[in-house]
Amino acid sequence: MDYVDLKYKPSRDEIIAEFRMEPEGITFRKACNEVAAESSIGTWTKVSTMSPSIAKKLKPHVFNIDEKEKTFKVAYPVGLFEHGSIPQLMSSIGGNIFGMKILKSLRLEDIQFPENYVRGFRGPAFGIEGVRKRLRIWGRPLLGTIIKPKVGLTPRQMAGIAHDVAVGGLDFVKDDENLTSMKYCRFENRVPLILEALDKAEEETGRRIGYSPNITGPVDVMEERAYYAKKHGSRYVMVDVLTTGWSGLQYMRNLDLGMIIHAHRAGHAAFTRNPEHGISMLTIAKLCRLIGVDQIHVGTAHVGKMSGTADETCEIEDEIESKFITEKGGEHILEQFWYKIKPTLAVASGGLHPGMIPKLLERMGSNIVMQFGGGCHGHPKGPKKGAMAIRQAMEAARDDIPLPEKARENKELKQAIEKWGPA
Ligand code: CAP
Ligand code: MG
Repeated sequence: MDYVDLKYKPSRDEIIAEFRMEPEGITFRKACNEVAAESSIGTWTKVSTMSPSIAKKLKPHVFNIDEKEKTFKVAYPVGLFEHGSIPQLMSSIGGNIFGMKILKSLRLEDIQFPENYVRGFRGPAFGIEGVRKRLRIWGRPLLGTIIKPKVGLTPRQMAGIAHDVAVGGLDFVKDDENLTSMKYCRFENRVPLILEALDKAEEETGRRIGYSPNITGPVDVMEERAYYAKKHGSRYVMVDVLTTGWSGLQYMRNLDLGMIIHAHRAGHAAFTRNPEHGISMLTIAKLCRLIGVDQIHVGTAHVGKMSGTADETCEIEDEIESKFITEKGGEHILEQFWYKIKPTLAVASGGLHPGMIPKLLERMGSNIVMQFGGGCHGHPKGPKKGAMAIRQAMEAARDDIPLPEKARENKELKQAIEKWGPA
């Protein structure tokens, strides 16, 4: 069956996917055809059980091929997909096709969702406005830290550090991606202690301070941990969305917890990093916004320690914070209306220190969360001074004061710049 029809005009209610591809031993066009088949109703050979009515209803169309760019677009009838299920969507458009022998490489660059598909999802419960309202922070980035070392501290030690960095000036404290509940730091022990410590810091500072406990684990355990954290007054939960998986994330969102969901993307680079093969972080971030995370790690626009170009980070930030995205051919970004889906707040994290704040703001703007792990806890005078240096750097950038000038009257910032330098 031929799935390629370059005259085909997709209808408004089809899901459109853009792929980048390198065929293996067959023509580009043939390979496009096979990808469309294997990701929908076809297989490697003709089957007598196929009928014209099935094909009419469910056959996708390859309607755009750009061999020079090595890309092509497929329009999929929405009847191929289960309403409200990301696992099923990714078993189709993100499934078998990556392993086909007839391809040297395949990358899913973007997926465009039509309104009738978008309506199957809740999107963020709070969104950017809701998160800012919960923390009472407007007009500037949210300043956060990941308590370090990643794991190994006792609950009491973590609570003490959380209190200090909060009083030092941070708005938000989170668990690291690999801290869940180990014998030296049980979830049920650290959560109440850290929340109590932050309550105390809120009284002392008059500011709201969020704690995002990492609930990642088997779904039943995640549910228990979320309600436990909620019972103790947590405004947030943190989920490692890729190790938890689409089903786990949807389950947690559909509980309608009334808590902000912080999405950590640990593991994404196993398949987002290779520009020739895998799935783009743009696609992952769009799926997370659709399901309904309130904030998600998107990179640091090449300022910090992780891979990810400045353009890529900013395109992802744009995609998750906007209502409407126009198609950008060069970057292989499809048009997307987000309808009633609230915007998701971009989180910049990974290798950041106070000296990087001006460049980070310049590249990503101030509608973000900035997170500093080593860049806070590695301060020569300890985490509290690290928090103060971060705050001083953010205020300097906001007031357009060069950091060296700000550092003259702020020794914590001076010490941070002496240790790590400016960006
Ligand atoms: C940052 C971090 C975050 C990374 C994740 C870490 O710590 O806690 O998990 O930011 O990367 O463990 O590396 P540092 P990304 O501030 O000490 O680097 O945000 O790119 O997903
Ligand atoms: Mg981490």
